[in-house]
Amino acid sequence: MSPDPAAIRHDWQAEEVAQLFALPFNDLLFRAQSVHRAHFPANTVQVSTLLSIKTGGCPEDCKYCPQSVHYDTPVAADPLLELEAVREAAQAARDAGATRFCMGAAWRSPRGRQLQRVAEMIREVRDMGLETCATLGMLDAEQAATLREAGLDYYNHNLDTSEAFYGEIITTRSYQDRLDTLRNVRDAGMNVCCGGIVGLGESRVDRAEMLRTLANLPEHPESVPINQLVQVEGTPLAGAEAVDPIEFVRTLAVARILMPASHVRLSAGRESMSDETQALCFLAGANSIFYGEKLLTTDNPGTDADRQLFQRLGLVPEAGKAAAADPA
Ligand code: SAM
Ligand code: DTB
Ligand code: SF4
Repeated sequence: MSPDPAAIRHDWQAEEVAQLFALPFNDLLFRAQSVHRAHFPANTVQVSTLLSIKTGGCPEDCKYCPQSVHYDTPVAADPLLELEAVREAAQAARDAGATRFCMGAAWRSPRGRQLQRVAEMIREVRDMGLETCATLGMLDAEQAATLREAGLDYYNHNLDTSEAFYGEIITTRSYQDRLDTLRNVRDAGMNVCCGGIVGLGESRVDRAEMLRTLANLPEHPESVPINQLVQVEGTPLAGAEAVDPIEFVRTLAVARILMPASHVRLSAGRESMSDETQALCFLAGANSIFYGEKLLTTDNPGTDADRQLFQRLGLVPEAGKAAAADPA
């Protein structure tokens, strides 16, 4: 009997992943869609909204990022938002139909008082019945436990690319630092949201190795964001060669096959994608998006455009925990 193609595995070999990437496109999408249907309803997409709670002025040197102090970009540095502003944004996101609210801060890692303030924000958002997510940079075990206690459901921390290519993109923290944070998040009992970026100038092998690293973690991240680079003027990667959309779709399909029960998020980059490309991304097994006019500092499709897209494709938003608790 041949092995179940939708089985959860943690022993993917480089050669196997290379073979998936090299499949004829129709075969790859058929396999990804079959795996998808073995674990998820076919037409349901999870919807999160992002808010930048602390914008710009970041000491890290990530070459793609408009929030790094190392580059002269249109993004100015702002202080941490007040609780009231976060409450308002979360309410608006919930009213628009988001079920998860993700708070992002341009930090290398949070400091004591900052963490306490974010913990207050998390309590507030959780009490509105939204799922909570945060992305605040590196966390030690104690910080992760504090966030979990405040009610944080998901922590986003990306590998971004393969270990081999990583040094071309970020020099101020190591790949191992990232893996350590992921372990601390997991040990604190939170869901892990971890993925990367396509379009940094990496090779297909780098894309494959990044996905293989994620899939061979002791547990798969519950959420796997695949971002297409949003090129921002002033960053070193502005002007980089754009990725072929078919290669982007292949990357999502391989993520789906390697991590069959994880939500794969069609993340940054939708603003510059056609409806047709996005439709292929959903066919490849993407079942989560960011919803709302802005990502952190860059534009995302408007909510009207996304409602139309969902209608065009017959997609429905996934119910959140508030709906699960209150079926009325
Ligand atoms: N500062 C924290 C960190 O890096 O861990 C949290 C926020 S950071 C903006 C979160 C993620 O957004 C990055 O890891 C990267 O994958 C993604 N990102 C940042 N700038 C991007 C861009 N221009 N295009 C696509 N993705 C981007
Ligand atoms: C993720 O993987 N992508 C989101 C979220 N996690 C935090 C961020 C995308 C940021 C795109 C550039 C910007 O808007 O600043
Ligand atoms: Fe800072 Fe995060 Fe941007 Fe890197 S990706 S420069 S850590 S905000």
